[in-house]
Amino acid sequence: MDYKAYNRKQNLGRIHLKIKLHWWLGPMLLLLSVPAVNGQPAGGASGPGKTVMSIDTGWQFREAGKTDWHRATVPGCVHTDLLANKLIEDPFYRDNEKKQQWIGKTNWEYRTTFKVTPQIMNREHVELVFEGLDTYAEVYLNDQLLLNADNMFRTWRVAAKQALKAGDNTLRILFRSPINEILPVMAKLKYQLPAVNDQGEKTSPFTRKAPYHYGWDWGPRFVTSGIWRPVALQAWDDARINDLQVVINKISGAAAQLTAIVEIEASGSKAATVVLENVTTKVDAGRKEIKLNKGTNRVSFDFTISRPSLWWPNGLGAQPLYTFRARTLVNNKITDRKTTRTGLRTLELRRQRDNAGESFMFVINGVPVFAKGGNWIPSDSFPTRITPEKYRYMLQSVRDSNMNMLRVWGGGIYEADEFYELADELGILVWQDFMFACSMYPANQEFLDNVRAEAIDNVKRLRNHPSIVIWAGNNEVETAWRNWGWRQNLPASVWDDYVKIFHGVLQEVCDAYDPSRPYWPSSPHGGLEDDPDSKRSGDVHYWEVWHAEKPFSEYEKQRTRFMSEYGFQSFPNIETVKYYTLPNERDIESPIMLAHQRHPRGNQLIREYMLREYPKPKDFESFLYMSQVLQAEGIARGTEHLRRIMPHNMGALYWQINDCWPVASWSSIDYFGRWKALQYYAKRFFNDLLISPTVHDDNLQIFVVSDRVKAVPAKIKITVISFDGSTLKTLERALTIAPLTSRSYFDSNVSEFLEGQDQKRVFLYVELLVNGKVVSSHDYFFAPFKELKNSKPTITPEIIATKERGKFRVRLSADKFAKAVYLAVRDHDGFFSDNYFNLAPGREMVVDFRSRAPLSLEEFRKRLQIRSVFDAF
Ligand code: BMA
Repeated sequence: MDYKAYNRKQNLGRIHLKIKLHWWLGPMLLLLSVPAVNGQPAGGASGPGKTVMSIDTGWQFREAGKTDWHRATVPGCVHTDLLANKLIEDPFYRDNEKKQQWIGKTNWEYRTTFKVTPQIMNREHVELVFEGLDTYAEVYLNDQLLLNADNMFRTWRVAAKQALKAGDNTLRILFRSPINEILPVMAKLKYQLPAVNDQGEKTSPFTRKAPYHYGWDWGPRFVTSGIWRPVALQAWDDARINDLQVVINKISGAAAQLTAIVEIEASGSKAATVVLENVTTKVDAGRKEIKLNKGTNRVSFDFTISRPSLWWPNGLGAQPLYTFRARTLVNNKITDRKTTRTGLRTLELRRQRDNAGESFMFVINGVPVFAKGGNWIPSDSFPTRITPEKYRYMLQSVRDSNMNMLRVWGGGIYEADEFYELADELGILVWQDFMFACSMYPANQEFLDNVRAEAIDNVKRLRNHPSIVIWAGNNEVETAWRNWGWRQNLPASVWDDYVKIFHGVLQEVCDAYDPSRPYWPSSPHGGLEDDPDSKRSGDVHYWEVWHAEKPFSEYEKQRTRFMSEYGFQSFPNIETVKYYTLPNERDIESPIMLAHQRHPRGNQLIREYMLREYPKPKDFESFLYMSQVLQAEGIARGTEHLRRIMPHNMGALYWQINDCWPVASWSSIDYFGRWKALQYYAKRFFNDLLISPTVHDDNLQIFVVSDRVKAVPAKIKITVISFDGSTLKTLERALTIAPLTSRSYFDSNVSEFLEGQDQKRVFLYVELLVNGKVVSSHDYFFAPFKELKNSKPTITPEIIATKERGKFRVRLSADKFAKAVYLAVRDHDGFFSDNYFNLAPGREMVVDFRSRAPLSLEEFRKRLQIRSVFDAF
């Protein structure tokens, strides 16, 4: 599908970055909160065994070659350090991004001093461990070069003793510009490797650094440098535990059979004891007397857990987790310990031949799981700003919206441990891409070795997480090669290089280090057929809605097996727009608004789709609001179809959940965590029991989709309501909702059912009731909104105080149909339990508001704004 390549090509010429050297760019707009430093005094943490001393204080940085040093935060990066020192303005404000491109073309130096005690010096091994250096880093300890790093995604461990001394030590790291590093490499090549989203010199394919740092069609270009994950000094004797892996061999109701593998690094041959504890059940899982050899040793323990508590994805059950701890002892003294946590579940990616091709479904503990969720990008351009609280808020939002899967997309980062720990706790399955996207890559031996080491580091780090259910090689590289015009313009050897990485190295690493999960070379990939975009097998990214301007109704023609991407853009809320604009820039075509809209045809497409359905919104704020309603309706339409055709299709992951800065994008939650309309709609269209009406060829069908494993007695209520507010017809039907099924429970010819009513004056309202309670409801219009003969409803709110401080309740009703009712509290942040909902006459809606800052009932009453679609024109 060349339209996408075309879009992206257009994107390339759009941004010309001027490189200026600015040290002082005026007042900083975003106040950075400096993370708490928990450095330990040198040598102070020497408990039994290994001593770990984090090196996270006293850091300074400067532009290489300059004299002045400034305070730095580690982990962190140069942009956030410049910002904290007021040396640059907030990169996200207005078009500051353009003025800050010099940073990526500059070399930076970081340094700190730390004290080392004689006791540490007496240990057998003293190592420096860097969990993340971004990216081309020369590490000097007391001016001795210890390490030359070249991959942001690897952990670097180096012996440091020979350069270390008791007393003060200086650690200095020089980061060479990742852009300048590659320019001479590229100059020697006869062709350019495509990198459609790299908004600069296209150096990104050559560097193992987060692809989105170079810009994307929703992201700014901040090619940052820095120490982005913790640094520590580790001192140990005899034996150190490198890794603790827990493998599930078999699970039955009676017992789970597991193997734990402890990987031990030893100084020499020594007798040792290895103990494995099940911390959760408080039982020792094993103890072994062994002889260690110099180098890497592996000790495994087979053990069982009787009556295991199974781990389930969100919606299907609980998420019990088991913690295990291994320790090594030499001469009866503990030399090291390591803890890990996992969940007990079975996993199968069921790919079974059928009449239509081949299925693609995840089966957990024997239950086929319809994957409901979206694509995840890094939640900040500067990943060290993603706090554990932000991760928790975002993943809790995902869970609260009835989702059960996120795809960690290949253009970002392998997320921090917290992300996967939360996914485990909240039952969010993770589709994990390796970090390659929308580019072709080199495959010389050095690059392949680097990729192999990166893959081993990350697979080993993440493989105990029950949430992860698949490894995928890359995002859209296969489809780009075949369908975006690349293969016609590049030598065939570029494809050979692709095969080496995505069918060679990554496949081999997954087979060797994690055979428990499937490896999928690319997303999308065809499976049965040699066509990455095949709808008969494998996963699909469907982009003809949006990129090819096809109507939303096209979604309903896609009979895919697993949709891992589809999406539509919207603008963020006005409060978010206020953050990056001045009042006179609040026009979607203003240069500043365009700086925060990275898709060249984004505004045009939103406008075009909107005018197909709606009249022109009356002002800027109404346009922002309507863009969200439009996005939510479009994605709802696509998603409900994907659920209705289950089990033929077993996944709906829309593009995209989150943003890395404030921007117009496909996201459903904006950079500041504000839910867009789509997030609220998602909560409804992903509900485990869904009522979904659809009309084809004048034939109305009402589907009920169930993700529950048990049959549910229920009732459907079908009402025909006139836009003047009167109820014309009501019909009720009792049914038993079949488990894990989608089925139509009502079938009728539309004209007959409406008994001659004017289809533009009435609408259908359907409700699904379980135990007398509405669990899912849906409106259905027989014409585009702009053609309907409707009139403005009066919405009556009743504001109720609650016992909880900062929590208010609003009960709403309307005399006529109110669509996408939106509540906001002017100039105040907080969270509404529901929003952008429909209000049918005679129904009531109760929503709670939780304020983020103190707010009186009086103030709440004064600031509360309520609008619906009818107010937008
Ligand atoms: C998908 C993603 C991203 C991109 C999005 C919107 O292909 O994988 O590369 O941001 O489409 O164009």
